[in-house]
Amino acid sequence: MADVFIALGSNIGDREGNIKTAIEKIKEKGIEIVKISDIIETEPYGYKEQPSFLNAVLWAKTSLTPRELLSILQGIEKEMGREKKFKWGPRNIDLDIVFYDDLVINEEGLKIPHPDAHNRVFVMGPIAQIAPDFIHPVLKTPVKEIFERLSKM
Ligand code: PH2
Ligand code: MG
Ligand code: MG
Repeated sequence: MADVFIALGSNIGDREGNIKTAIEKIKEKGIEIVKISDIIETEPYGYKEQPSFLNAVLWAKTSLTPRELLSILQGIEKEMGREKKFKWGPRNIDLDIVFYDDLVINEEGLKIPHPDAHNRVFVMGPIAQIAPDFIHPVLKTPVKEIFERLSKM
C-alpha cells in the first residue's frame, strides 16, 4: 500500500464542516487514514482578495493508483458541490494529492508532488506535524526542514 498525503482546504461556507465531511467521505471510499493534522486557519496565498482558509493534511494508506485516487478526490469535490470560480480563487472544498510515496509524476492533470507544495506553509506545516521525516522526492529534503525554511521567510 502506498503512503499518500492529501491536502484539504476550504474558505467558503461552513469551512470546518466541509473539511470534516471530506474526511468522512475519504474514509468511506476505503482509503485507510493513518493520521490527520490539526486544522489551521491560514491567510489566502496567491490570490489575496478572498476569505481566509482552513487547511489540514491527512496521511493515508491506499492501494489505489495515483489516477484512481485523483478521480476519487475529484468525485468527492463534485459530490460536495465544489464551486471554484477561478485558479487560486475561493472554494468550499479543495482536495489535492501532495505526495504519493516517493513517486514523481508529471502528466497533464496529474502532478505529484504537488508542484507548489514546498512553497506553502499551510501544506508543509501540517505534514511537518504528522510526518516530519517524510522526504520530498524531488527536493530530497525532509518536510520538517522545508517547513522550517518557510517559517523563517
Ligand atoms: N489554496 C489555493 C490558493 N490559496 N491559500 C490558503 N491559505 N490555503 C489554501 O488551501 C489555498 C490558498 C489554491 O489551491
Ligand atoms: Mg489546491
Ligand atoms: Mg485542487
